[in-house]
Amino acid sequence: MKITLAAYYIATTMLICSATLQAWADPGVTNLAIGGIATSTRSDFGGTPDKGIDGNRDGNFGDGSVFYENADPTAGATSYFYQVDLGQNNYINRVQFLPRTDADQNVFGNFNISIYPDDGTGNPAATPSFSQNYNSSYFGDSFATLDPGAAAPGGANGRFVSITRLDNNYWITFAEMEVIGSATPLQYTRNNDIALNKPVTTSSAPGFGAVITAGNDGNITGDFGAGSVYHSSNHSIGEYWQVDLGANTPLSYAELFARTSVNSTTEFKVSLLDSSMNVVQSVIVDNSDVTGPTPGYDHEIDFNGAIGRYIQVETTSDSYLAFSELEAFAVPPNLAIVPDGSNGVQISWPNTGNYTLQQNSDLSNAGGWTTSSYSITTANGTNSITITSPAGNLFFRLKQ
Ligand SMILES: [Ca+2]
Ligand SMILES: [Ca+2]
Repeated sequence: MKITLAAYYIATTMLICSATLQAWADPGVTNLAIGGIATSTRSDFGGTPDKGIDGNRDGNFGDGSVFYENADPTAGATSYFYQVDLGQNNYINRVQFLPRTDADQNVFGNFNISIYPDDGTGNPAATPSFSQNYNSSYFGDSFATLDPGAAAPGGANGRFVSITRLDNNYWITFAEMEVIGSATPLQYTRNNDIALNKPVTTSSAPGFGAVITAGNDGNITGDFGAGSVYHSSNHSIGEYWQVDLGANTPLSYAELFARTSVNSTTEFKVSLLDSSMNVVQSVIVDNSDVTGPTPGYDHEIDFNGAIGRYIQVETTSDSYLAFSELEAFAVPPNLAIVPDGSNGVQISWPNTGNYTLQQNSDLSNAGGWTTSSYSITTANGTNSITITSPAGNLFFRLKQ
């Protein structure tokens, strides 16, 4: 759930000879399943497929927003599946399930999640762009994965997203299946999560079997039993977890994923601190009860380019600190333009983040961006190109 609207940049473009800076807003990452068409092997007790993608996370079956297909133990029966047609190919970062909450029923068995591109005729292609099997313990009380986004920079491309039982047909039920992504390639995935595996300090040792690396190990699964949830050993106001990004960094946003099986932290304070430990920005994140009508799980904290080195997550009441993951994403570097003193210009940018320089002679042609043809010189941590005797307009941007 978003805390503020995202306003981060995906690219920076400079108009040669005018020094006009133009930025493109991020195209937006949303739950693509809303508005899609869901189908399943069967449905029972009124738990029709559309209820799994209606945008309502309420897991109480009686509230009318839970998908349910009952057991069919007949030998040789068709494997249970649930599939969402997104209507067109999209770029997918993660698939996440919000559990049924009035009964302890999810998917107790091995299963597969696959993403299929459109085959050109409106049907799933023969070869999935993502396919992975999971055992029953992976589902826990909810399920989530970053794998599609991590395996394919820009996100896994596909139109059809499916979950299929592999071993038996006891049942499939959940409140919501969310497919998080965008119609355009993703700027931010686990590939450029700058909090991933960075050093962490905490106010007390991790407890109850949790490990200190769990909060930024790249696994967003919120089920404590899966071993990737951070949990403090003490409970207090101001119980904290803090990651060191290594240097002051302009930040776009952070994404905080909560624990999902038991809601041991109902409110977080997320702070950005600079290298001198001064608080640059701080926001309160309300994490609604996972068993209530509006369960919290994923929370976006927009930093709007604020510069900091440490991100701290802490409790605001006398409670344990528990969450599954904190991701952080840097603002792409700006392009700088200076005359070179001999009827030419030099364009430069920091040599970080594996960005590709693209160019386009006509901004009205969105498909006109190509990898820049100018040779790049790298010195002292800075990349640059030099254009002699420029004529007309030429636009540049950095793309990751
Ligand atoms: Ca629902
Ligand atoms: Ca984790």
